[in-house]
Amino acid sequence: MENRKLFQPARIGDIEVANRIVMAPLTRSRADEAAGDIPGSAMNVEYYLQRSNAGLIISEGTQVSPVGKGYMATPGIYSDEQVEGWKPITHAVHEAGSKIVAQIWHVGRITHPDLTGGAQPVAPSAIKPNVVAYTRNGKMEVPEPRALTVAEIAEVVQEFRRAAANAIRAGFDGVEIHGANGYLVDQFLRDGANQRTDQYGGSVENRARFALEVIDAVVAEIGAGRVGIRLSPVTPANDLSDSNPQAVFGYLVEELNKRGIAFIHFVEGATGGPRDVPGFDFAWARKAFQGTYIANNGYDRAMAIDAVESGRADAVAFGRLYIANPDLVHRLKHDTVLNAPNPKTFYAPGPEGYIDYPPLEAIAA
Ligand code: 8OZ
Repeated sequence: MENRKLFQPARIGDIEVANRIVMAPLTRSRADEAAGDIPGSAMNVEYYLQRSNAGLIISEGTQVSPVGKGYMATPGIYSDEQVEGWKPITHAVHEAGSKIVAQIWHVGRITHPDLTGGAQPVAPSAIKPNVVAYTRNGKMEVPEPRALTVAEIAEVVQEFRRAAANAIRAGFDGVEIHGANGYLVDQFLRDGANQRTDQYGGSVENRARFALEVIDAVVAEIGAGRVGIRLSPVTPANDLSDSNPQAVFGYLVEELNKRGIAFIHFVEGATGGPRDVPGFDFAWARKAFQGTYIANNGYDRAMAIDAVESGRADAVAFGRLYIANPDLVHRLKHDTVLNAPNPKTFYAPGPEGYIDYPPLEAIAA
């Protein structure tokens, strides 16, 4: 089994990886919120260290600004204290022979003032999604967002640029821009949230403008070989839709290809749900984009081996399986039993369901 391509080394842009198994970005809500959304507790370091068998780890989403935060206790990457917090994590991952990129994230309209320090959520247009946010005060309907001005859009682009610079300072190998799952970048791309009549709305070129400005700023800061983006062209997550995903995401993929970025990480289908959602041709994207194609969404061992062996993907990202199986690469190589993830502790504070999933040796012993 170890001769299968999934387990062989590869290059993702400028990043050399030991295998083609990727740990997907996973919100775990265990940063130090009181101290300023700071990662890097002993428990946070242990969590990433345990999973440092992946060729590449994509960090949990890390917000580029306070108003870009949408969930409790998610870490940021805009303050010096947050950069310091990330350092022991990236160091531990590298010592173990793995690589890690920071998923840089702005949630746009998917938040509530209780999570943003009181600020009204921002978005391309003042359109309220049908979404609830979980705050210290319980479950809250997210309010109508405020439409960003053109000057403010330029500031958000600079926040992404600074987040990328901070990621490199913190020891990350690169960044993944979170362009998926109905958050800010995706809100600009899809016409369910973008009804602007200026240069950021309307045509596919205009709706892709913000994503490409973010890409260009981040590439200028850290180099194309260390930049990737996550896209989910057909997911209904976070109440977002588009009238013609192939048109806008087709244009975006071609533009990303021209820029020579390291990877596109595709959520194929509905995030965490059915894979067979119409509207976008992932096989076309695989051919149109010459960088690394990372596939995600509901992959098991056989699907992942087949996807990489057949060339439909270069690498495969696993989310829930990595929550429950810290030694996932070993288990996939040897086709062993897998621990089942417990959704009750996905976002719970504390070590339970975070760093206590046993590796195989512990079960055998
Ligand atoms: C689940 C819970 C909280 C956040 C995403 C960042 O959907 C997320 C997320 C997922 O991309």
